[in-house]
Amino acid sequence: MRKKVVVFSQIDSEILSRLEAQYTVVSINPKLGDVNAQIQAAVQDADGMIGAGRVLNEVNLAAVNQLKIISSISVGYDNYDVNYLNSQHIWLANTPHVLTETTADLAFTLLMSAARQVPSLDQWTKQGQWKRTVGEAQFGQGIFGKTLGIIGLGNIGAAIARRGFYGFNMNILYHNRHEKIELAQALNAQYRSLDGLLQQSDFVVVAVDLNSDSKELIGAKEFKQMQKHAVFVNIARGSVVDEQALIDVLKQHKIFAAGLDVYHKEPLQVSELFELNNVVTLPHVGSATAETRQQMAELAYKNLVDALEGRTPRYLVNPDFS
Ligand code: 8YV
Repeated sequence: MRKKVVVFSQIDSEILSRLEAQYTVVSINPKLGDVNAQIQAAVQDADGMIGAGRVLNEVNLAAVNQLKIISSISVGYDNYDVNYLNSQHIWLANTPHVLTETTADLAFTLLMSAARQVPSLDQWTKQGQWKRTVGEAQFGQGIFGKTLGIIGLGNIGAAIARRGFYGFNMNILYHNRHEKIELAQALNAQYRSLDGLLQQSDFVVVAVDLNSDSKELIGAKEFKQMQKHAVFVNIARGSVVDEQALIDVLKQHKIFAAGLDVYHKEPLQVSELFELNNVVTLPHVGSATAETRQQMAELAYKNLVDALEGRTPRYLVNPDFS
């Protein structure tokens, strides 16, 4: 009996073809209406799932009988109810490492774009506003040799630190749930309390996983600690930041600018952020290069097939259902 796989988001067509050759594949199609209803129906006799960017929990997975693995095409897994998956002995696999450098590149893209007002000055120039030598209104913030504060020194946070230290001769500070002494020494990074990092950094980059400790970690009180010339970057998850508090400090010019790739609600189609010229807003493109997304899909495919063929996948979030 062919095993059944539910594909719950768009995936690489070549990988979809491979899956269809091996398994019975049901693809969830938002154009057919209620996605959760489609998932609830499809998972009843499913053995595996693959995709990204969708909440999977005890509601839309209530009818599972033989589901063995959910293979996420992402490194973040905050959209999955891991406790429920553990209770049902369902493996959750993810795709770490392959997207680290691409996402760190994007973090620096946002840092530099926000620091030098690239999007707003690009529009200003194209609108014919450049009539004389630029003045203070077009000035940006220097980056070379400045202080970069990284909140979350995981793989992506460390890659961002490397870019700052080796590429821009920056002084690196970090805040993490636990000090990472050896890694910090290699990166010439110094540990700071969250308030200390916010007070001392010229650039603050959020690179934490979203979990119960990091939800709304950065709010009005934290923004108040930042320097008026400081730039704030979030490439983690929108819910790590109180979005309204950020909008307020940007409106009041209490910080210089922000660069964002993630938001409370995604896709983001309407927001006060869109009215501001001191924030760069990107559509969750941290890992969005063809090469990296292909590598993520390949890794997720291998995690899925390993589990369905009786092998232990390499990248499990919950290897022993704990
Ligand atoms: C994913 C990401 O592409 O991997 C993650 O956790 O945030 C991105 O790189 C995105 O989550 C897919 O929806």
